[in-house]
Amino acid sequence: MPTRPLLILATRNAHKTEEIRHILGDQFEVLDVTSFPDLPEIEETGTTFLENARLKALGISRHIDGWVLADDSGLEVDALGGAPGVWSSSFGGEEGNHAKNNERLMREMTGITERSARFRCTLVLAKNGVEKDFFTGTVKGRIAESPSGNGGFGYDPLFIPEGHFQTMADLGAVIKSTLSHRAEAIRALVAAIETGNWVSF
Ligand code: ITT
Repeated sequence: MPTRPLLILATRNAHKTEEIRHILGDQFEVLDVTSFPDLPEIEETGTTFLENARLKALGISRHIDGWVLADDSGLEVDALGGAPGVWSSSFGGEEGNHAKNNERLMREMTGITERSARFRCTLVLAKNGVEKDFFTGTVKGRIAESPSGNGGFGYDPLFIPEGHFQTMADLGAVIKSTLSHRAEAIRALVAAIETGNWVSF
Protein backbone atom coordinates (compact mmCIF):
# COMPACT_ATOMS: atom_id res chain seq x y z
CA MET A 1 0.00 0.00 0.00
CA PRO A 2 1.46 3.43 -0.93
CA THR A 3 2.34 5.79 1.92
CA ARG A 4 -0.63 7.86 2.93
CA PRO A 5 -0.29 11.64 3.28
CA LEU A 6 0.21 12.73 6.89
CA LEU A 7 -2.11 15.19 8.57
CA ILE A 8 -1.03 16.49 11.99
CA LEU A 9 -3.90 17.65 14.17
CA ALA A 10 -3.15 20.63 16.43
CA THR A 11 -5.24 19.15 19.21
CA ARG A 12 -4.79 17.43 22.55
CA ASN A 13 -8.42 16.28 22.56
CA ALA A 14 -8.29 12.55 21.79
CA HIS A 15 -12.01 12.52 20.94
CA LYS A 16 -11.51 15.05 18.15
CA THR A 17 -8.62 12.98 16.79
CA GLU A 18 -10.67 9.80 16.85
CA GLU A 19 -13.64 11.47 15.15
CA ILE A 20 -11.52 13.11 12.42
CA ARG A 21 -9.79 9.76 11.75
CA HIS A 22 -13.18 8.10 11.48
CA ILE A 23 -14.60 10.78 9.14
CA LEU A 24 -11.52 10.80 6.87
CA GLY A 25 -11.34 7.02 6.63
CA ASP A 26 -7.99 5.63 5.53
CA GLN A 27 -7.03 8.26 2.97
CA PHE A 28 -4.74 10.07 5.45
CA GLU A 29 -2.46 9.06 8.27
CA VAL A 30 -3.77 11.17 11.14
CA LEU A 31 -1.64 11.99 14.20
CA ASP A 32 -2.15 14.66 16.81
CA VAL A 33 0.28 16.75 18.83
CA THR A 34 0.44 14.17 21.61
CA SER A 35 2.69 12.14 19.27
CA PHE A 36 5.23 15.00 19.25
CA PRO A 37 6.18 15.77 22.86
CA ASP A 38 8.31 18.85 22.10
CA LEU A 39 5.52 20.92 20.57
CA PRO A 40 4.41 23.98 22.56
CA GLU A 41 1.08 24.49 24.33
CA ILE A 42 -0.91 27.07 22.38
CA GLU A 43 -2.93 29.59 24.38
CA GLU A 44 -6.41 30.14 22.98
CA THR A 45 -6.75 33.89 23.41
CA GLY A 46 -9.11 34.49 20.48
CA THR A 47 -12.75 35.48 20.75
CA THR A 48 -13.96 33.52 17.69
CA PHE A 49 -13.59 29.91 16.57
CA LEU A 50 -11.60 31.09 13.55
CA GLU A 51 -9.16 33.12 15.65
CA ASN A 52 -8.52 30.21 17.99
CA ALA A 53 -8.22 27.67 15.17
CA ARG A 54 -5.67 30.00 13.50
CA LEU A 55 -3.68 30.36 16.71
CA LYS A 56 -3.47 26.57 17.05
CA ALA A 57 -2.76 25.77 13.38
CA LEU A 58 -0.13 28.47 12.91
CA GLY A 59 1.40 28.02 16.36
CA ILE A 60 1.97 24.31 15.80
CA SER A 61 2.88 24.43 12.12
CA ARG A 62 5.78 26.80 12.88
CA HIS A 63 7.41 23.98 14.83
CA ILE A 64 6.82 20.94 12.61
CA ASP A 65 7.05 20.09 8.92
CA GLY A 66 3.97 18.98 7.04
CA TRP A 67 0.28 19.83 6.95
CA VAL A 68 -1.26 20.86 10.25
CA LEU A 69 -5.01 21.00 10.85
CA ALA A 70 -6.56 22.74 13.87
CA ASP A 71 -10.16 22.31 15.03
CA ASP A 72 -11.83 24.93 17.18
CA SER A 73 -15.38 24.11 18.02
CA GLY A 74 -18.14 24.62 20.53
CA LEU A 75 -21.81 24.85 21.38
CA GLU A 76 -23.95 27.97 20.93
CA VAL A 77 -27.24 28.10 22.84
CA ASP A 78 -29.70 30.77 21.67
CA ALA A 79 -31.38 31.25 25.07
CA LEU A 80 -27.92 31.93 26.56
CA GLY A 81 -27.02 34.55 23.95
CA GLY A 82 -24.73 32.13 22.09
CA ALA A 83 -22.87 30.88 25.20
CA PRO A 84 -20.82 28.86 25.89
CA GLY A 85 -19.46 29.40 22.32
CA VAL A 86 -15.68 29.70 22.16
CA TRP A 87 -15.55 29.12 25.92
CA SER A 88 -17.29 25.73 25.64
CA SER A 89 -14.43 23.71 27.07
CA SER A 90 -14.26 25.71 30.35
CA PHE A 91 -17.93 26.67 30.82
CA GLY A 92 -18.19 24.73 34.09
CA GLY A 93 -15.14 26.47 35.56
CA GLU A 94 -12.49 23.85 34.82
CA GLU A 95 -10.89 23.47 31.38
CA GLY A 96 -11.90 20.21 29.71
CA ASN A 97 -14.17 19.04 32.56
CA HIS A 98 -17.14 17.84 30.50
CA ALA A 99 -19.20 16.76 33.53
CA LYS A 100 -18.98 20.24 35.08
CA ASN A 101 -19.71 21.88 31.71
CA ASN A 102 -22.85 19.80 31.30
CA GLU A 103 -23.95 20.48 34.90
CA ARG A 104 -23.69 24.23 34.33
CA LEU A 105 -25.56 23.99 31.04
CA MET A 106 -28.39 22.05 32.71
CA ARG A 107 -28.51 24.59 35.53
CA GLU A 108 -28.64 27.57 33.16
CA MET A 109 -31.37 25.94 31.06
CA THR A 110 -33.66 25.14 33.99
CA GLY A 111 -37.18 26.35 33.20
CA ILE A 112 -36.25 27.56 29.71
CA THR A 113 -38.50 26.23 26.94
CA GLU A 114 -36.66 27.85 23.99
CA ARG A 115 -33.85 25.30 23.70
CA SER A 116 -32.44 25.79 20.19
CA ALA A 117 -28.67 25.43 19.84
CA ARG A 118 -25.94 24.51 17.39
CA PHE A 119 -22.47 23.03 17.37
CA ARG A 120 -19.95 24.88 15.23
CA CYS A 121 -16.56 23.72 14.01
CA THR A 122 -13.86 25.74 12.28
CA LEU A 123 -10.84 24.00 10.80
CA VAL A 124 -7.67 25.81 9.76
CA LEU A 125 -5.14 24.10 7.51
CA ALA A 126 -1.58 25.42 7.67
CA LYS A 127 1.96 24.56 6.70
CA ASN A 128 5.21 26.07 8.01
CA GLY A 129 3.44 28.89 9.79
CA VAL A 130 1.30 29.89 6.79
CA GLU A 131 -2.47 29.44 6.63
CA LYS A 132 -3.64 27.61 3.53
CA ASP A 133 -7.40 27.73 4.02
CA PHE A 134 -10.20 27.35 6.54
CA PHE A 135 -13.41 25.30 6.57
CA THR A 136 -16.54 25.47 8.71
CA GLY A 137 -19.37 23.17 9.71
CA THR A 138 -22.56 23.52 11.76
CA VAL A 139 -25.17 21.16 13.12
CA LYS A 140 -28.43 22.58 14.43
CA GLY A 141 -30.38 21.04 17.24
CA ARG A 142 -31.74 21.58 20.72
CA ILE A 143 -30.70 21.10 24.33
CA ALA A 144 -32.23 18.01 25.96
CA GLU A 145 -34.09 18.21 29.28
CA SER A 146 -31.64 15.73 30.82
CA PRO A 147 -28.41 14.04 29.74
CA SER A 148 -28.57 10.73 27.88
CA GLY A 149 -26.11 8.39 26.15
CA ASN A 150 -22.49 7.30 26.37
CA GLY A 151 -21.15 8.08 22.89
CA GLY A 152 -19.13 11.07 21.74
CA PHE A 153 -17.80 13.60 24.26
CA GLY A 154 -18.42 17.03 25.71
CA TYR A 155 -22.00 18.25 25.36
CA ASP A 156 -23.12 15.27 23.22
CA PRO A 157 -25.34 13.81 26.02
CA LEU A 158 -27.31 17.10 26.06
CA PHE A 159 -27.57 17.85 22.32
CA ILE A 160 -30.38 16.50 20.13
CA PRO A 161 -29.62 17.11 16.43
CA GLU A 162 -32.43 18.46 14.26
CA GLY A 163 -34.52 15.65 12.76
CA HIS A 164 -33.65 13.26 15.62
CA PHE A 165 -35.23 12.37 18.96
CA GLN A 166 -32.10 11.08 20.68
CA THR A 167 -29.00 12.92 21.84
CA MET A 168 -25.77 12.86 19.86
CA ALA A 169 -24.38 10.60 22.61
CA ASP A 170 -27.29 8.16 22.09
CA LEU A 171 -26.93 8.23 18.30
CA GLY A 172 -23.31 7.06 18.52
CA ALA A 173 -20.12 7.45 16.50
CA VAL A 174 -21.32 6.21 13.12
CA ILE A 175 -24.30 8.57 12.92
CA LYS A 176 -22.35 11.43 14.52
CA SER A 177 -19.68 11.11 11.82
CA THR A 178 -22.31 11.69 9.12
CA LEU A 179 -24.12 14.69 10.61
CA SER A 180 -21.79 16.54 12.98
CA HIS A 181 -20.35 20.04 12.63
CA ARG A 182 -16.92 18.39 12.45
CA ALA A 183 -18.03 16.04 9.66
CA GLU A 184 -19.36 18.94 7.60
CA ALA A 185 -16.11 20.90 7.99
CA ILE A 186 -13.99 17.84 7.16
CA ARG A 187 -16.08 17.19 4.04
CA ALA A 188 -15.37 20.76 2.92
CA LEU A 189 -11.64 20.18 3.49
CA VAL A 190 -11.70 16.94 1.48
CA ALA A 191 -13.65 18.59 -1.35
CA ALA A 192 -11.07 21.38 -1.50
CA ILE A 193 -8.22 18.86 -1.61
CA GLU A 194 -9.93 16.81 -4.32
CA THR A 195 -10.99 19.71 -6.54
CA GLY A 196 -8.11 22.12 -5.98
CA ASN A 197 -4.54 21.84 -7.13
CA TRP A 198 -3.11 23.78 -4.23
CA VAL A 199 -2.41 21.06 -1.71
CA SER A 200 0.48 18.86 -2.71
CA PHE A 201 0.36 16.28 0.04
P1 ITT B 1 -7.98 21.35 21.60
O1 ITT B 1 -8.03 22.87 21.81
O2 ITT B 1 -6.71 20.74 22.12
O3 ITT B 1 -8.30 20.98 20.19
P2 ITT B 1 -10.41 21.37 23.22
O4 ITT B 1 -11.34 20.29 23.66
O5 ITT B 1 -9.94 22.36 24.28
O6 ITT B 1 -9.15 20.68 22.51
P3 ITT B 1 -11.80 23.55 21.89
O7 ITT B 1 -11.02 24.63 22.54
O8 ITT B 1 -12.12 23.65 20.44
O9 ITT B 1 -11.07 22.13 22.04
O10 ITT B 1 -13.14 23.35 22.73
C1 ITT B 1 -14.11 22.53 22.22
C2 ITT B 1 -15.17 22.27 23.29
O11 ITT B 1 -16.46 22.40 22.66
C3 ITT B 1 -15.09 20.83 23.76
O12 ITT B 1 -14.25 20.72 24.90
C4 ITT B 1 -16.54 20.51 24.07
O13 ITT B 1 -16.89 21.07 25.31
C5 ITT B 1 -17.28 21.30 22.97
N1 ITT B 1 -17.43 20.48 21.75
C6 ITT B 1 -16.81 20.68 20.54
N2 ITT B 1 -17.15 19.71 19.68
C7 ITT B 1 -17.98 18.89 20.33
C8 ITT B 1 -18.64 17.71 19.97
O14 ITT B 1 -18.47 17.14 18.78
N3 ITT B 1 -19.43 17.12 20.88
C9 ITT B 1 -19.59 17.66 22.10
N4 ITT B 1 -18.97 18.76 22.54
C10 ITT B 1 -18.17 19.38 21.65
